[in-house]
Amino acid sequence: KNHKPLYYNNPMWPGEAHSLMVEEILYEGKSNYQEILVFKSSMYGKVLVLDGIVQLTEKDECAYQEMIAHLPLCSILSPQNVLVIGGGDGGVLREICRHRSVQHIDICEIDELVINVCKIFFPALSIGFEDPRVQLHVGDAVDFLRNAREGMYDAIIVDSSDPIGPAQELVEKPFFQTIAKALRRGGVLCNQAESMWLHTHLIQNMLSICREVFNGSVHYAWTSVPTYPSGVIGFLLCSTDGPCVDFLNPVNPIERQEATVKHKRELKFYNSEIHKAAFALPSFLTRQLMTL
Ligand code: AAT
Repeated sequence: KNHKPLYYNNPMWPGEAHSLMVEEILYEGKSNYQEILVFKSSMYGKVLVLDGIVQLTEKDECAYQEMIAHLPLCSILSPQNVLVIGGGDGGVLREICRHRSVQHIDICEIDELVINVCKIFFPALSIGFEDPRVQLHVGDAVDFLRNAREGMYDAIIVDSSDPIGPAQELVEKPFFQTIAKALRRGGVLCNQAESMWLHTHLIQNMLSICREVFNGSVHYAWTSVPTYPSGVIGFLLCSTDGPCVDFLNPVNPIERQEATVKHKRELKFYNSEIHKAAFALPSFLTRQLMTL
């Protein structure tokens, strides 16, 4: 019982494990921050694993990256300056770049090896780094945000791993305070916010911190990602005070922009209907989140 490797008994989801058939191990390495593994699965394409946890697969990455990027960016008019935390695979960058109003994107990823490995094995995601609007900062997001200029971003997207390891501080109050400071008035945050089946306490904690820190609106949304534990993942959407942001009714539909360009890659998952639907919560979750 005590000798099982971490991936069979991860404290983030004790007593369960998800399996994918491995066709071939493509890369195994260790950075200063985490163990990195890339393998070819039989049904989900190539898979990126950090410290034994699936971060993305080629088949279902669209659901995660499109939602985490377009939920915030389609909720405000004409986003220009965007910050991405984590996201070293480049998939979120790829999605942000669809927005023609965007002029500058900073990305702060702690682990340069993740970026380099993804450039080799996941070119359809790392293509995001090739856009001239993107500026890469390799370092800890906590330090980056401490030094960020006040009010400089229209949107901040936190595409970070689970809060064990390098992402530990990214769920704590001081981190959210630096995010709120770096956003302009009426700016938006979209934060990876785990699974409603597995992490209600973590979601409750993050939500109550965000309600204290952000004076605008605070909402939880979710989507289906079959290869994440429990098959779903959520997002916390918050806005600073100033012009009111109505997350539930997108004002900046990306489909309209997309229709006018011939893209190499079409949106696979996101649309305005799914945007609205993402905020509909199961009754048990609504009850738990109301009793904060
Ligand atoms: N889009 C793929 C999904 C991810 S990747 C999360 C990234 O966050 C990793 O590349 C990791 O190196 C980076 N990261 C972790 N901590 C920090 C930090 N302190 N500063 C900057 N970057 C960081 C997330 C998938 C979520 C899976 C949920 N189970």
